[in-house]
Amino acid sequence: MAGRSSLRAMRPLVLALLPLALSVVSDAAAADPTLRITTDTVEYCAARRSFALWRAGTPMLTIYGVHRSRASRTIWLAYEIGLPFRQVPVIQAYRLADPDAPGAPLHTRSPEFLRINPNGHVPSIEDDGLVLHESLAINLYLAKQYGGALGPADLAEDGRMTMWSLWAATEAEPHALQVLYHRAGKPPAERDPAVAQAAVEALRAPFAVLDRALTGAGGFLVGGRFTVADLNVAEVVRYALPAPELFEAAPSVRAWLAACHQRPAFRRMMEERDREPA
Ligand SMILES: N[C@@H](CCC(=O)N[C@@H](CS)C(=O)NCC(=O)O)C(=O)O
Repeated sequence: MAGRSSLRAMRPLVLALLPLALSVVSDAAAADPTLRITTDTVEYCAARRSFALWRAGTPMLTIYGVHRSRASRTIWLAYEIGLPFRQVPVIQAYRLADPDAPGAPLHTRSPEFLRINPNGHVPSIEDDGLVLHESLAINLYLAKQYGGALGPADLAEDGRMTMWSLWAATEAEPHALQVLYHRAGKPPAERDPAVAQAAVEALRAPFAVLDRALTGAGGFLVGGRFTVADLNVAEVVRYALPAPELFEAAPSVRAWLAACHQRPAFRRMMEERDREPA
């Protein structure tokens, strides 16, 4: 991983020189039939095509999932990176009155989607042949592959970004979802204030941990800059917004989340999300 940061620093130069290098190789392959049959040449030609498609803005990345789902996390990250993508708006089956009705939109139990993700959940991605599930893992992969400074500079940062993402999924998300469902998401008659209150109490300690981490690290979770770790944790903490008392007790969390939500990439994702039918 030590070599990764120096490779990352060379990326602009490599990107500038790559088209030239690849065209030299494939021109040589065209001129010399013996070269054309080597694996190396085939790989170089494939790389050249991928690079040309990428430069032309043709998305190699597909994101499965509507904005009103955890796909929001991946869409936000793609906008942060400036990564083009094709979205397949797979909707949660439970949101449809009759998912089996003829003409029902593509949903998480559709056989076509289950062939992509047998778990029947969104988001999933397909990136140049690689299929991945699990929103936070998807984001860590995209940040490392395409995200520059949004991803880790070394193995220690990689460890911290993974740690915070798993922290979000295990320490915070189950309770934050209960806050969301029982204070805002469910129809009023189905909300249980006791469940919401228990979840708020369960979140007090993780919020205090997050608050201390942000205070001690200058307002970001890893490396003194906005990274995929902030994005992944912020998307989970957002579910707890219907409990303002948690944010009042954690001023650094409140300021950090507000700053995350001011980012143009987040606002773009949210504006699109708000245009989607609820
Ligand atoms: N741990 C998974 C959870 C995925 C998940 O539960 N997604 C929900 C939408 S936010 C879903 O697809 N639900 C569909 C269903 O339960 O039918 C992740 O973070 O990607």
